Amino acid sequence: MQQLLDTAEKIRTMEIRGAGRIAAAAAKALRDYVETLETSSFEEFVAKVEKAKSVLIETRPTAVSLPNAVMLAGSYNAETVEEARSQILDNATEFIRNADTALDSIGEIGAKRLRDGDTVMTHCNSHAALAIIKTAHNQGKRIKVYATESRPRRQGFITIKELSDAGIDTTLIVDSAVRYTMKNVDTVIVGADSITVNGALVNKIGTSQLALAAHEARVNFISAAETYKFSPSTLFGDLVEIEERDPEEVISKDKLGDMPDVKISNPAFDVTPSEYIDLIVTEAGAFPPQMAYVIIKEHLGWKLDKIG
Ligand code: RUB
Repeated sequence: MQQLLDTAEKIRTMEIRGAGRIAAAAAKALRDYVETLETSSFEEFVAKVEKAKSVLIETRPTAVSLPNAVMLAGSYNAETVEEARSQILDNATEFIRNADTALDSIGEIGAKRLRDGDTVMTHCNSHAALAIIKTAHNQGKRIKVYATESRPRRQGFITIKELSDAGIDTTLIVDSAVRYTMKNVDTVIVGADSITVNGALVNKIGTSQLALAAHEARVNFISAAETYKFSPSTLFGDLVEIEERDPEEVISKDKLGDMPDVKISNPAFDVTPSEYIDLIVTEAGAFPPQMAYVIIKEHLGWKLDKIG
């Protein structure tokens, strides 16, 4: 259990972050836990596995990739410990493999939407969005990228490192320069933490500002999202919870100094309505956001309908 608790803590503190990485780490932690779980009682096995699943799911509330990964990796239909163990090991291994190949497919499909000489804007740090940009670059297209800083955690610094390591022409901007810069951009590409049944995109705080500015400037707005980033529970009326993080990420108590009455709000994600999204690139194809229901139905099935 200690290893699983360590992974949970790394997800909570964002040492492991990004919806895709969180999903893969959770599936691996569950697989390793189940592999070494010692019990001959099926009831005890079920209780412990379900507890482990909740520990992982409760680490961060917004990215649906986390409960989807845990449910897909940890699903079993068995009556003995060994049967259930082997099903979970197979399902978790398959989830991790599929998640990896999904990124390659998203890169291939999404790169078709980028032309030689295009300028892209991206936000935060999304491996799925970067897969598209890097694939287009590797195909020989000359792509320029504006990457936002993404306050308060500055995941944009991870993005510019990845892009410059790949040899891509990269410019860092502060978040408030998004609208000013949009006139130079052909396509915005961002990732996804959750996509709801009505095609709304939940992603890093500030994403909806990129979408608004892109809409105003008639710039394409694309989200790169594996199918496991779609939220089945939104089909049953659930709302996606927006994570509110520690105010210390915005400004330390020391710096606040003699203003102890000032309140700090630190929402980590926002919601972009489907009208502002031109395309969602998944490993199963590029869809308009209005097709979210079909993706949930065909790729996630109904077995996930109990995710809260
Ligand atoms: C990361 C973020 C990313 C998505 C998609 O937020 O909003 O855009 O998770 O990333 P945080 P990926 O840093 O708070 O986890 O495409 O890598 O899954």
